[in-house]
Amino acid sequence: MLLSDIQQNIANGRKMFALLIDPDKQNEADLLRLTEKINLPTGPDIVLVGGSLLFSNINDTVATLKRNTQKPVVLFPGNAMQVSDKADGILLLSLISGRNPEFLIGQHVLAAPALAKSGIEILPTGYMLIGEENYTSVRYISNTNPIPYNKTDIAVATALAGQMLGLKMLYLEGGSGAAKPVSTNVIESVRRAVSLPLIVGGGLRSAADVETALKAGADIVVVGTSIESNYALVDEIGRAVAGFGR
Ligand code: 1GP
Repeated sequence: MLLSDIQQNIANGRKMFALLIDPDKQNEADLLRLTEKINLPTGPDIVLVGGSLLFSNINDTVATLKRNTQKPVVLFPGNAMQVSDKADGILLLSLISGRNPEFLIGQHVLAAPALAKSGIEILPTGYMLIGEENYTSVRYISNTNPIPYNKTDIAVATALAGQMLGLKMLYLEGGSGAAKPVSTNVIESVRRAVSLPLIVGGGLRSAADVETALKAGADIVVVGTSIESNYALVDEIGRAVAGFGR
């Protein structure tokens, strides 16, 4: 099971690397080239699939990945339409940094019947958007304000509330392609306050960025945008994460 594997890895002091694939950015041939990197020993532990807004059919991307890799394929849905019973699991994201009921519970209600039938593993995840950029897709599409970049106290209180509500993981999101990733101060403070697995992503562009987030206390780092134009980065990031015990 995915969640218990993640918890076990953390208990064993292992950090994890999740590669995010936006189905709109990779055609079938690209995906096949990318799966060669995914299948390397240094490849990601988890493959996430999703986006704020999709023109492509997420099912096709998940099916191609499932045919070509044994790595777990997990949905990272922008909305209730991004459900596929071919995936191994789903980050069921509640956007707890925002105050839009649609992304706190509304989309979940719409997706629940299909998810119940699918039998895929549900990973209830508190999703926290953090940063000051006005133009990230997730900010526009979710119609929510992020937690301001330096308001560590708000991030900590939000993370605590998510843990108290029974969510199983927390995702600190800087926004896809963000100029500045989530600050080390916020990661460290949230890490000290909660015991949940901590996912950090958004604007991580290099092995050095990933190392900074892991050192601050991230358990899982997510990299998407920078790999889209440079598949060799998969290996580089994988080695950096391995350096932390993997
Ligand atoms: C975005 O956290 C993920 O939702 C990954 O961000 O695309 O900036 O790597 P990047």
